Amino acid sequence: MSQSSSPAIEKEVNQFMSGLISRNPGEPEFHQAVHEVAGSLMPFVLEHDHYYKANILERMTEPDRIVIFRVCWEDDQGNIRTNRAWRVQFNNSIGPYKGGIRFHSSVNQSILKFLGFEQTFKNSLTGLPMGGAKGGSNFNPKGKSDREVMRFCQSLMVELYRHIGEDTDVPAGDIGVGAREVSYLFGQYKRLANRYVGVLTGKGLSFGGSLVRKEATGYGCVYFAENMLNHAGDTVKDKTIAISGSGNVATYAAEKALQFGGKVVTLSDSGGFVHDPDGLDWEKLDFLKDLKEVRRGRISEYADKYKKATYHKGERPWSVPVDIALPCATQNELNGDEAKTLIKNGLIAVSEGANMPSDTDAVNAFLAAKTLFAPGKAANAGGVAVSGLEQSQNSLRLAWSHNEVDSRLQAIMHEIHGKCVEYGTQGDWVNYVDGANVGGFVKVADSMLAYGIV
Ligand code: NDP
Ligand code: 2IT
Repeated sequence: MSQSSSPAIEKEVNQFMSGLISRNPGEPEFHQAVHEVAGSLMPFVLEHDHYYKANILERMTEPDRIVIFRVCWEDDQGNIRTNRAWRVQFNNSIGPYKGGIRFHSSVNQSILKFLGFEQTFKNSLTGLPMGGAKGGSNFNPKGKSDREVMRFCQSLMVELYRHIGEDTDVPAGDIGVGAREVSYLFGQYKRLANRYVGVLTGKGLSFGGSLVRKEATGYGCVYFAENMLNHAGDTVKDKTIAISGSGNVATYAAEKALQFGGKVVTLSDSGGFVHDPDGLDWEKLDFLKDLKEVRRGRISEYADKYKKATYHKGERPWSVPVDIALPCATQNELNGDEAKTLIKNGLIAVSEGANMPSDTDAVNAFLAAKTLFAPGKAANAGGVAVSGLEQSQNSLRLAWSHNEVDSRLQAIMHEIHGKCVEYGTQGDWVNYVDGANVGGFVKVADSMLAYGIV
């Protein structure tokens, strides 16, 4: 909810939310994401009456379409397995649908709708012509062999290929979908469509991938933190940092934090977290990359190898006193009590590498304490931004250098920060939640209005 909210605005938000909840029953993550956005947008929409009269919030919270399909595949023992997959094509007002694919046992329609909704705002914030989408499956890749993952990806693409295309919908990775899965998916699309086009991003470098895409979300998250701190007269250098997760986003957030002179003291996975009071160094980072990217191991092995680090089974890292928190694992992984503990321990800034990692109570606690709090749709937009740059390179049939892509990424994160400041400054403080929501909204809403009643 916006910090500038009044009882009249709250009433409008509550009315809008009760309609949304009755139209979308049993979808708590979707309700949560929309509620946050509605809280920011309602004052803006009421002030700019043409949006209100056009019923724009109701229209923007209804996905363009959702494709749901069965994915059958055969495991290594010859058993026939069935999973469900979705593609939520949320909004293509400002460009072809764009957004990742998630493989995780928890995936359901509520989670994919919240992600597709957030993606629409995030993609708008990047300034690139990309609409919002998300897809995924309740397939659990943990413990599966490469061949099983390949068969699953190929089977999924047999249906998905007819719904995507370089000018229609361009998926990418997310939780459980990395270089290996994108490669299988792209290879199968190419066979089915007999077309070699940039229909997925996050591809291998030898077949149309972009330099810096792998690193982009984590790097961008730290660039955003640096922008916020600079704006407040501070810097990431010498700050103590808690990171959650140990996947793609967490690993490259850690790398950039190290490059910026920060001290990363935690990492985690769904089993627990490691606390390393000495902080990560380059050798430990190499170990982490090998552990997670090559061996697909567990973060507890970090504490087996580095004896000063401790492993906390079944716990999350937010009890460790730090200056900066970078939640980079999953939604609702940081609650209100954990936010209050972080604040009590001297927290200065939060930059969300994951999508909606802070729950509603946590966001409210950060805003009430005037913490520098960057919501995921701004802070983790670097990943999809470099996906957009990968699409550009594919269309141009060119490959840009590491420096070219990285400097564009830095510029985009700087511009997103600028938009948040433009729309979110409240007195001597920036409400980055309001800034990102309004900043992402305007372009999409104006396009929808320009198209008429759509
Ligand atoms: P990965 O699959 O590479 O890593 C996910 C990490 O989060 C793993 O350490 C995983 O642990 C942990 N995790 C996943 N689910 C849970 C859970 N329910 N509880 C605790 N830990 C969990 O995914 P990414 O790094 O790509 O994605 C991380 C987050 O960043 C997601 O929210 C994603 O939507 C977001 N994001 C990703 C982008 C990208 O480019 N990849 C772009 C923008 C946002 P475990 O191995 O034990 O499951
Ligand atoms: O949540 C996200 O922004 C992503 N998973 C990346 C999407 C993309 O198309 O690169």
